[in-house]
Amino acid sequence: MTGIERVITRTNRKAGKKTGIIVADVQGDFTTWREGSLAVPGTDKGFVAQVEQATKRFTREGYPIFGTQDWHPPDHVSFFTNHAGKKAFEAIQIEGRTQVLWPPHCVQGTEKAGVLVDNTLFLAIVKKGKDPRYDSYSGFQDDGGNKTEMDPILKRNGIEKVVVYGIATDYCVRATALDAAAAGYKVAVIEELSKGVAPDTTAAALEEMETKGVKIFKSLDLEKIKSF
Ligand code: VGL
Ligand code: ZN
Repeated sequence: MTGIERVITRTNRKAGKKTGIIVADVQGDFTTWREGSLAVPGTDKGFVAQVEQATKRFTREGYPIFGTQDWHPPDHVSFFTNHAGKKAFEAIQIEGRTQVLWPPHCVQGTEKAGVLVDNTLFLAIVKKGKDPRYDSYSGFQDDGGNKTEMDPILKRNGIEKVVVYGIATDYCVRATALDAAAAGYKVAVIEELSKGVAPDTTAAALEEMETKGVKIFKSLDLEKIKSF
């Protein structure tokens, strides 16, 4: 190894101490690869491989990896099957909140609820949406305002900046990035490593995140991630 490479390695490790990676909801049910019940367009085997390769690269560079995992009970409020006469993808009002009704997905203990990225890469995987009464796109809290362990886990690890990518850009990635920003973290999202449920909501989510101070990087660029 040349002297220059050593210096770069050390710099990356140092940056890695304060920047954490959050891989959002890369689970069977959200992928076309595994014929998931809520398969998001563009989530074929190649996409998941790309996400895993990127995550391994971050690991090699010394960045700690965290994950989120949608983890619903069978009677979850977000499943259209739990609302008589309702169809999938309809939106309803519940206690003043808009709730999109989804096909049953990521049911606790089922194979397709599993995280598809090599689980040994993660320092922690935070489960969300466990309460049947509340949906939880964000890795930080559910729609009832109940917090997950994400913030304390990041704090315990000295994390001040987070890089978020995964599924879905317009739901979990958006909500997790915005909550991280609201909690005082510097936040970047990697667009190419994220896929959205629908083009219009995905474009709107990217715009909203940028407006609220989240950096949007097209692709994985270690130099940009070191210095944002
Ligand atoms: C999600 C739809 C339903 C997400 C979760 O976390 O992106 N999307 N449940
Ligand atoms: Zn869900």
